[in-house]
Amino acid sequence: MFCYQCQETAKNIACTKKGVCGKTSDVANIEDLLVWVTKGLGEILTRMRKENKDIKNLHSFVNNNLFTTITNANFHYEDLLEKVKETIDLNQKLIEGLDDKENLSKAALYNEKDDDELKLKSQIIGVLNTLDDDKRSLRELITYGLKGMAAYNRHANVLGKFDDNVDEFMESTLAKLMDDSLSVEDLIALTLETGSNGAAAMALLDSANTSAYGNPEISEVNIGVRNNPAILISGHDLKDMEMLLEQTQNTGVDVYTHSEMLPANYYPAFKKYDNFVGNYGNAWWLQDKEFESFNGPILMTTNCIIPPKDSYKDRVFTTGVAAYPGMKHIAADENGYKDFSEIIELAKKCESPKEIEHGKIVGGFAHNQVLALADKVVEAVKNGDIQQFVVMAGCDGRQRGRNYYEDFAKALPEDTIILTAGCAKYRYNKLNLGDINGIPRVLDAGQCNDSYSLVVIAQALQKAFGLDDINDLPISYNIAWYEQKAVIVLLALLSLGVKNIHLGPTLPAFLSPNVANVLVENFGIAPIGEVDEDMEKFGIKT
Ligand code: FSO
Ligand code: SF4
Repeated sequence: MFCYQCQETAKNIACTKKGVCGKTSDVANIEDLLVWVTKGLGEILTRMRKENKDIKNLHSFVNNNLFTTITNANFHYEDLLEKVKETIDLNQKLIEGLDDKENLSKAALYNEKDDDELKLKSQIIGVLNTLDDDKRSLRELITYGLKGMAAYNRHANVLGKFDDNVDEFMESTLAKLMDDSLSVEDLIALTLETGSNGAAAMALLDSANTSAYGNPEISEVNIGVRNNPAILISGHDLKDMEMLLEQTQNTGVDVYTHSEMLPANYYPAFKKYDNFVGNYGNAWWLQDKEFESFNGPILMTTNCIIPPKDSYKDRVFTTGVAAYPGMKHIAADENGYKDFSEIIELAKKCESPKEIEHGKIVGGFAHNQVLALADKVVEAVKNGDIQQFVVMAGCDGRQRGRNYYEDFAKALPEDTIILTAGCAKYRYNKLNLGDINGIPRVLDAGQCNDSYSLVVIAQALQKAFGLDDINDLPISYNIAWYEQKAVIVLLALLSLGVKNIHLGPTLPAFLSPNVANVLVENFGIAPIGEVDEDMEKFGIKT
């Protein structure tokens, strides 16, 4: 195995024996094989599109395959092997219907059915097949961006929203990743295009979420517990959230969110459920403690599973692209409906959650809510009450270096506001940082995909202040990354012209020195350093 797709990769070089995430080498290898045959599928779909063939029901294979290989989503070898076989079968069937069958790639033509042969192949397919350092770096950067985009695209699709340009881009780009004639310059251009399509995917998801569930609004979220049996739901899939709330009505079972599902508390459509209590716990990496004390069943709707302890393993269920050996998986029926009755019945037999904290946190500052406060915000900036905004979006994680983000938030002067999205917020959303003229100093827009909201807010402020360049706003970007959704958020920000982003806790291992230089020279990307020095670099007066 050779995997360096996430921030926690071993020694910030690569995981080569076993993943720091807990992934075995077999799983890492079969994921590489799945990505490879999906590149073949991308090529075939691109050709079918040219030949005006109907492909509208086939995009979901691309999204699911890429999404399932995101860090901490799927640890299940047999499940991944099944997906490889399904994709190979699909590729062969689709090739039969092509008018032009000439010069297809090896990935598209690959037609192996034997499990042992597939395993052998999975050991020789992967990142290191690209020998040139810079091309490999860019190909992987784009691949990880596509994985993040696939996640957002899939969430939007589940809610009935599609953007054909995004699908077309993803599929044609998968094919281009196998094209040896593309130069480093071509791949740099493709990286930026990946970013702009990522922004489109996030906009699509924003419209899917808000049209289905309303605009997030200022909300107080209970972080304590009640005395009823309960289910904890984690991950990012709001459709799963809706189905779970519907099915738990009048059963005596409460529902709490964990980690990235916290923003579900901000949507008007979910507030009508009186068994929806609030949020339990913190970011994904603390789940081994928090799932234990929760006592009830847990539903993982997307990534960010960590290898479970025996004490709660039997209570964890997966759905969607998430899978883990030994955990029960709830699949959707042909209409997308998921039957959660088994989880509800189990909840009834469990003790109610043990309280680990109590009180409230405030969130719900997606673009619509912040823009409703725009006059207040603009006035506070003009009269000097707000010195600067700092975008501290992204992910949280286990590494000790991430204490930096808590320290940074604490050290920020009282006339600054943190704009956040993603699970990075758990480093400072319970610090009680106060408010400025009634505007909370931590404005949480939602999940990592809601970083899109932060861009909409920045663009609106740019207009309000009559500025030509988004970088002239008093906004700094100090972003934490962990997995591949953060990669597409970063590329989207770059494509929108945002400069001088600080990225931490470490720069991605998959950036070769030359590619890292391109990002430094053209976009001012910088690693994080010491809190005081970084504060100065951002021009924040303390
Ligand atoms: Fe966090 Fe995990 Fe949203 Fe990621 S829960 S780390 S960027 O999957 O998705 O922010
Ligand atoms: Fe290592 Fe991250 Fe890959 Fe897991 S996802 S194997 S931790 S680089």
